[in-house]
Amino acid sequence: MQTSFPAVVISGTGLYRPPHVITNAELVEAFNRYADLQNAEHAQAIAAGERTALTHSSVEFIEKASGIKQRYVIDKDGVLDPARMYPRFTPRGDDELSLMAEIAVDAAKQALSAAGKTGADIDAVLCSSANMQRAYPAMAVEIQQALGAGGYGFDMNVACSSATFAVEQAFNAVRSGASKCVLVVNPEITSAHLEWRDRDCHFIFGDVCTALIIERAEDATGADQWEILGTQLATQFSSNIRNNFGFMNRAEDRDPSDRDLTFYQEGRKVFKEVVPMAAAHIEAHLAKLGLEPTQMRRFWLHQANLGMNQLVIKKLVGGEAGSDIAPLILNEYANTASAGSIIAFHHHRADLNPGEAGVICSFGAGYSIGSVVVKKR
Ligand code: CO8
Repeated sequence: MQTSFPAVVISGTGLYRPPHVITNAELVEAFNRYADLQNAEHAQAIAAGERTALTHSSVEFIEKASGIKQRYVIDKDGVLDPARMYPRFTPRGDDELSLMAEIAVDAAKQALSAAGKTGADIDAVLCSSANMQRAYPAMAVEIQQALGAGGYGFDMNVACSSATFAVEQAFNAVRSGASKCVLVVNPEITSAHLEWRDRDCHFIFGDVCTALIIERAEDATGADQWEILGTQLATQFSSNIRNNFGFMNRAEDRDPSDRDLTFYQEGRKVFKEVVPMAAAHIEAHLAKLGLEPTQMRRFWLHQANLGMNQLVIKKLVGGEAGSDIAPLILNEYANTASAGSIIAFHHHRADLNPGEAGVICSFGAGYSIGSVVVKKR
């Protein structure tokens, strides 16, 4: 017996954008001051060949290699202080809303308003991002309470694919009838786990939070609804993007400033290995739905590198990745981990007509790839 599922839609999106911008020029100036200070402090060891001198970063390299021009951050002063080089956040008491929940609630309220819903309509909250502020209680449960939502909440982390993987969980929960209206939030405070003191990666990330409302089409009342035609997820283990920070560091007598306890990667290997995987993944997903890449009006791709997205589009449709086919937001936001493809969807969908379809796709650490095919209603 064939079971037919009810139509499920994304009925609202929201975006929290932090108050501070760091341009490439400001970033490079701070990094170069840090490098000079370090080299002066360790001049003897460098002269004795016991230590490698730090080399300057450059705006030209960053823009050519990545396409990133600036990033938003929650705290700018700490990041640009050459004696610190990471953000400064004021600790909050257990009775105060935590920072990660605060930005999630901001994005969630926008998404709820777009969908014509209130917190009370939500019966599941999935907080899904590349890192969590704490181990427990789950961020999602705090967000659920702050919004006055019912049901349940849980956290999940699939690095850069956290958002698309959460969309699949929400899609399945709604179409099975287990949940009526799911909030997916992706608070990405990347500035706190990026290594700003490493010129190979100091330019890559920015802070942001995205939110999505997912519900049955028959319950949706918002003006802008996107039917989810299908989702497809894939993972394949790789250590090429990694962060070894974790609860066992203390038991291992680790120095908290060890290099492998923040983000590190083999960027060039990632570029080469992930591009063909992402293109093949999208093609296979569309084929499963009886669709061709050329029938897609838009690709809201993961925002890590301009060149990566151009190659993915070339493999899929054989042409140039102009802003109409694959809009770029990383020039303004940098890589925002799992939120990137959702920011692209948030900003660049209003011009599509009913019946037109597109693919939201993330790719990154894990490796992980998630695609969501959507059609405007
Ligand atoms: N300024 C000047 N020169 C530099 C700099 C710099 N800032 N950085 C590196 N160089 C030098 C290198 O030392 C190297 O010099 P040499 O040739 O003498 O050895 C030269 O420039 C070329 O370096 P690369 O080969 O590294 O340069 P690439 O052209 O490969 O560009 C990129 C580097 C931009 C990192 C590129 O490889 C890239 O974008 N790769 C894809 C990476 C990617 O997509 N990663 C996904 C990460 S996101 C994710 O999965 C989520 C993780 C969780 C979130 C974490 C939040 C903190």
